[in-house]
Amino acid sequence: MKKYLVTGGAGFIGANFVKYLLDTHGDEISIHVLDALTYAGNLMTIADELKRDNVEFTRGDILDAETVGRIFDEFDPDYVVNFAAESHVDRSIEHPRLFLETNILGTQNMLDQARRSWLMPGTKDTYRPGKRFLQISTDEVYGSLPREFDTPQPLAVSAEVAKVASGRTDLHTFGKEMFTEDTPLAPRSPYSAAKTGADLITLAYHETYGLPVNITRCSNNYGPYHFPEKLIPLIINNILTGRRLPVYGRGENVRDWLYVTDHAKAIDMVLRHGRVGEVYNVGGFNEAANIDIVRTIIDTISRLMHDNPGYMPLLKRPLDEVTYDLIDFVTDRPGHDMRYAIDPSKIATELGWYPETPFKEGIEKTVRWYLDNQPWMESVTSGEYQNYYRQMYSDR
Ligand code: NAD
Ligand code: TDX
Repeated sequence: MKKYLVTGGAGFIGANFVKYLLDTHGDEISIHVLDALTYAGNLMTIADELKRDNVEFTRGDILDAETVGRIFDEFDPDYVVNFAAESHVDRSIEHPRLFLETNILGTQNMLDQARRSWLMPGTKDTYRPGKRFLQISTDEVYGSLPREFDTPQPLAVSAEVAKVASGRTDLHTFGKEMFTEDTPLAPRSPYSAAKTGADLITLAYHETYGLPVNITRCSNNYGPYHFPEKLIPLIINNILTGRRLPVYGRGENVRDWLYVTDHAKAIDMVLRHGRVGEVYNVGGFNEAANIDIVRTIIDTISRLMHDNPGYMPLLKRPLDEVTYDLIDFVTDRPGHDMRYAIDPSKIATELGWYPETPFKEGIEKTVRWYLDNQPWMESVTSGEYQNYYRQMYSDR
């Protein structure tokens, strides 16, 4: 029975990972979720999972050596998956220090406790078998790519990757260059600089102490339970609640969208089959300009409302107002990265993973999920969570 310690498991990707693990492995695994429940974490997200005998939860900070140390001693995880982080670029521009503390020092504390707990007695760099520390990183550590094409062009991948990804016929790109694992790290925001610091300290623990680590660097995830400060859930929420739709600059920045369950699958494959010490890029083969994402959401909500009048009470504005006229082009994010594009060839060829969910299918599932789960949206946007965030600042 494998034991997973999942930090940040009450947040967006962490919670979807916990759900994926239970759907895939059932009672053959056990999970301990460690989460500080900042504004971005919500126990409602994993309420059903917490009812199970093989899932436990601790509310705590990854920076707290005593709490983390106790979990290692009592639960003795085989796998640590470190999702916990301050994750929103715009907030990092306002509050860089909190990002450095959580994302770098928090990761270092997790690595320290893993090292202490997993070390074979009497040795300095030999660890008990079957242990793995996975640091969840981001494509943003590679910096920004140019956007070279006005419209997306078909993406040519190697024959080996095409064979793995044979279920996908919609691969396309906005430029000739993509991020590989060898692309030099060049973060440009306080958030991505902090995530880069976490990557470097994770690799340093591998080189210096031999700790069995991996890093995954994924592109923009989307799907259920995404906090409505991020583009896709923010646009859905604003349409429903009668607000306007803020698009930074001209909406031309490109992101590579990955359905969150596909990402969860990649993480579990790396834990179980990845080569120790390796970095794996995880991408969606699915670049899109922000303006097109926003238009797709407007079209999808409009169509679903027409087809299912039962959803109409959720809409706090007349349906005929749900048009592109709701878009406001607003002041751009400072230092806004133009384009991210992840090349996932390594994980495809080494581990047989590829992003299975076409965007058309994933975005429809996502919009429907938000329509069907408005109590969740109301809960995560309530004042209680905002207050907790303020508390976090004052506690440190
Ligand atoms: P999120 O903000 O939705 O969730 C973060 C979770 O971590 C929350 O539950 C929060 O309560 C918890 N947390 C924050 N600080 C903590 C602390 N000090 N101690 C314990 N728990 C703490 O983030 P997400 O979108 O789920 O991202 C998860 C990870 O994936 C992050 O490391 C992020 O950098 C990375 N990532 C996210 C994306 C994306 O598109 N969302 C893309 C690439 C990488
Ligand atoms: O209101 C908005 N309007 C807008 O135009 C918001 C919130 C965003 N945007 C733009 C900025 C980006 O180009 O949309 C794009 C996506 O923005 P976010 O959802 O904030 O994501 P991004 O900055 O790309 O970062 C995300 O992907 C990489 C996650 O938040 C990070 O945690 C992850 O590392």
